Amino acid sequence: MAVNPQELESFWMPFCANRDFKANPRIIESASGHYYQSVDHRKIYDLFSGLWTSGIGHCHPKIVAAVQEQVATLDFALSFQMGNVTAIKAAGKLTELAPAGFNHCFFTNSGSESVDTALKMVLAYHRVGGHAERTRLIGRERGYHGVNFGGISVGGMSPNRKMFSANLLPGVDHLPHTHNIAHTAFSRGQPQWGAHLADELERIALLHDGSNIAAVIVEPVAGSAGVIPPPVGYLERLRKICDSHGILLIFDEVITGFGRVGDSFATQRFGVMPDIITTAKGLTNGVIPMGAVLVQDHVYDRFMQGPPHAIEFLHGYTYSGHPVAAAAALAALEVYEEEGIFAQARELETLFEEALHDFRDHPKVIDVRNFGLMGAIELASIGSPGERGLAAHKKCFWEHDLVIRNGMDTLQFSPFLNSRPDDLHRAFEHVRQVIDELD
Ligand code: PXG
Ligand code: PLP
Repeated sequence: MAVNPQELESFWMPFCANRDFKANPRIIESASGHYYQSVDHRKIYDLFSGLWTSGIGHCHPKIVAAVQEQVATLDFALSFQMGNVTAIKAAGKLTELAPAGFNHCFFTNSGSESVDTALKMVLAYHRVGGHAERTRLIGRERGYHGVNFGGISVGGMSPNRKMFSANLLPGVDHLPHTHNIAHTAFSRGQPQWGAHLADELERIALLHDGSNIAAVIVEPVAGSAGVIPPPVGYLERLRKICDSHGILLIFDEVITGFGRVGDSFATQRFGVMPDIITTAKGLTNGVIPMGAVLVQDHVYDRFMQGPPHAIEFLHGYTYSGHPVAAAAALAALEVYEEEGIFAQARELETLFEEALHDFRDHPKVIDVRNFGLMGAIELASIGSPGERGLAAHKKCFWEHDLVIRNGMDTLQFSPFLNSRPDDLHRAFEHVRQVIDELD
């Protein structure tokens, strides 16, 4: 189905160079399994699993059927002082998959909403517990926690914050990021260098007094920043310092959740337990927007006091626990289990790591990073920063029928959790040709 220029012009596209895109748009009309089909009828291999969302491929029949059935059975029901069967079942299934001790979840509609929900939770948690002074929030440089005001405040993406500088949340500090080419370039998986950077939390706690800090939020593996795996021992050290000051730890697992790092969550993969886990994306395999905030029992239990008829947490979205989204989540979580998806992802890690690190000697490549099925190839910048990366993305799409993503000049890869090895080999041959041919 062709779109006309006027329709295209109507869509103010998110995180997109609108004028550049609309001059030569890359438009998808359908998808099946591991391929998109473009409006010019090309079959395009998706090496980014949607937007880190669609780990088991597009239009999985079981999820499609569940959504179709749900929308014809119960299209909407409010979740405020009411409930619906599907959302309740999805909550049960999700907490089953979660690490031990995470027996409650709060539904949202996106990663950004999950993050802002978690930030409100930690402030309320301390207040309900008699520690209203614990208000400070700690994020990390280069962190991505979505685009709502809470998320950009604790986030560390300078361009996303720049326009809103004076209106960000007060009382926020940032840990340093852990990416350092001089020390960590071409590390396979977790770099050996950098655990000491967690000690910056100790310095911040000394400055403000740890008793004033509510929570620390980090991505266990930074995604949007261009795949920055945690240095060996780093997350353990953060957890320890949080404990010593009574600070809550939030892992933002919007990308790392649901198999992307070879386990249900990075929390299990690293064996470091946060107090709260934020999720979205893979929760429904990207089929319907939905997020969830998972909390340890001690968090939920603290809220469950006061008069029984009183609302314990004055927060929620119209669409929290939307039945159609919940049907997609329930089906996705079942497929992950039935098809052994997380184990498949783990098995693909070696092949993926080899394919990426084959680029280490390429003259245009200055770093390669990977963890689980998250990977990045950082190109040396030429011209204005980001130009080479966008050129690579376009070349992949137009000349190689391949979707990859670029964050500035870093090429990012998020292969399907159930990728076929031959497809990955072939896709990376195309990536090599593209990099070879770049200016
Ligand atoms: N937290 C993390 C860790 C994320 O990766 C969000 C929160 C926000 O989720 P929503 O659903 O509100 O977008 C994300 C989203 C990229 C890219 O290019 C990554 C995201 C979004 C857009 C682009 O890596 N992650
Ligand atoms: N704005 C107005 C005027 C509303 O009535 C509502 C919800 O009722 C919202 C915003 C919030 O919308 P949502 O619950 O979908 O986040």
